[in-house]
Amino acid sequence: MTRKLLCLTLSCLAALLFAPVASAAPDSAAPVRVAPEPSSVVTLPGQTFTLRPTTRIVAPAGAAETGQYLAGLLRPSTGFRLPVTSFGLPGDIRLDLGGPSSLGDEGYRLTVTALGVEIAAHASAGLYYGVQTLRQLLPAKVEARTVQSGPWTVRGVTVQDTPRYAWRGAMLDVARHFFPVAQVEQYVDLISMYKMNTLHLHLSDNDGWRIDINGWPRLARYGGSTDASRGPGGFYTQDDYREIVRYAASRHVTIIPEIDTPGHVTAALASYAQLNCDGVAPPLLNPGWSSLCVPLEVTYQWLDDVIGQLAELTPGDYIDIGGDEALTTSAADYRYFVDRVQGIVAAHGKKLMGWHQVEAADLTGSAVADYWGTAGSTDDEALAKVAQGRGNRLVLAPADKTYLDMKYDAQTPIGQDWAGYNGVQDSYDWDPATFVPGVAGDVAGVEAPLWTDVFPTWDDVQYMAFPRLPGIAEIGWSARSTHSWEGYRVRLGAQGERWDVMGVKYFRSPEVAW
Ligand code: TNX
Repeated sequence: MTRKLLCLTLSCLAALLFAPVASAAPDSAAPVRVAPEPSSVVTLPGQTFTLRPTTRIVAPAGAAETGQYLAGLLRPSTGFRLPVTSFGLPGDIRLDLGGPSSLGDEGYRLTVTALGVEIAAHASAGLYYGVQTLRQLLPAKVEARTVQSGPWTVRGVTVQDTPRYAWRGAMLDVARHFFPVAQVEQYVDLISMYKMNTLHLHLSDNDGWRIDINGWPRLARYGGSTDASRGPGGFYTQDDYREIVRYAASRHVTIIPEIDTPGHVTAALASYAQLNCDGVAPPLLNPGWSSLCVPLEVTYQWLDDVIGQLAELTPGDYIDIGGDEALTTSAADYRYFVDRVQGIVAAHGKKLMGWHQVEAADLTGSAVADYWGTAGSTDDEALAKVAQGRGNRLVLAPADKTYLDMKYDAQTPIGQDWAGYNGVQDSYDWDPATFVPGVAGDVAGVEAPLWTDVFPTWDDVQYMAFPRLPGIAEIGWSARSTHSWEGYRVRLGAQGERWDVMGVKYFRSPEVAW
């Protein structure tokens, strides 16, 4: 009797696990369409895995957070319980931190067979990226936040994947127009879906100051009270900022705060008269270029408070001091200023990052330069060479490739064109190793900046970032040997139905094979 029962139970289990799913099984001959392209993908013809109501997510202690994250992705659309447990059976999704050290912190191996799914990594960032790849192998409707009908079938595959560059970033300008915490967190989700790991926040500019600084309350309350459209502005409290940092860390994204200096500072100068050489505060939204008052000692006392508080709030290694377009600061003042601020950053235990113009000052070897020059710009390239000579690493954000505020083409209703049009292919078809000749070994990675001078809404941000941002993410992640526009435009096309389900307001560019 007992044996019969057991047998019944086992056969029931076997039926649950291995029953063929007739409809909607992925076509095992079709190419796997994942972005960024993994280092290696081998399909296992004839094998599929199907998520079931009984599937568990097996995650040992160190992997439990990633397990919960995966469960949170899959539960709403599947309606399955997907408990996160420390033991499991065939048919489960297994997260394993015992992967070889050759995978590094961010690499992973994903194996999908009829018997289950395994993601192996050496560190939790790798597990997280393995989850992102698994996510893209599931039907697009898995992105829905309401229960959908399955089947939730994944084709058999083994993926082995490690990144080309360790620095894969986005930048969001929350100074020209302010975006609340929830939207920044949505951006974190979207960039990390494409395996980007850094979000640089442009927290201050002429048009707005967006972070509350203790002891200097007017910076945020007055300096943050409007924006480039003369709208209501806004700012992050320090608790808001902590929440962004916490959320980003849960997605393996490091926040880099930027306070742009010594130019792009009208909002600060307007908030405190004492920061001005003549002691008179300019109006907010004063047109034209601005500069901090380099000879005034209070400039550095104030920056010590600002940088000190940001350093305290920011677990990442870098504080970005801007340094671009200081067009009303003399060259001598500029060098003096950056040298002093470099000391302040170091005194608070951080390393300096800045737009590549900071290389005009006397930087130490730990600084990182954000290169925003355009192709063949000899002045900019000369500064990149200075960076190289000092051992400063370069993050490549060339304006004519990565600037997401440039129009796609002449028809794009919003955006700028000073660096030309950045089509989807333009933003993908370049190589960070050769963009500035002769600096390949000093390139840390890439960044996709999204400036918001000329558009105010969150829909605008999404429209300009998608579908270009995944191309820059891929340039940062995928081996050069995988580079192919023809292949990429098809893999990118597969993201469209996912964005439709997620409600991402992307531009349906005719360049992409949707
Ligand atoms: C140049 S890029 C700037 C920004 C503008 C952007 C607009 C850089 C370091 N400075 O202040 O927002 O162009 O495209």
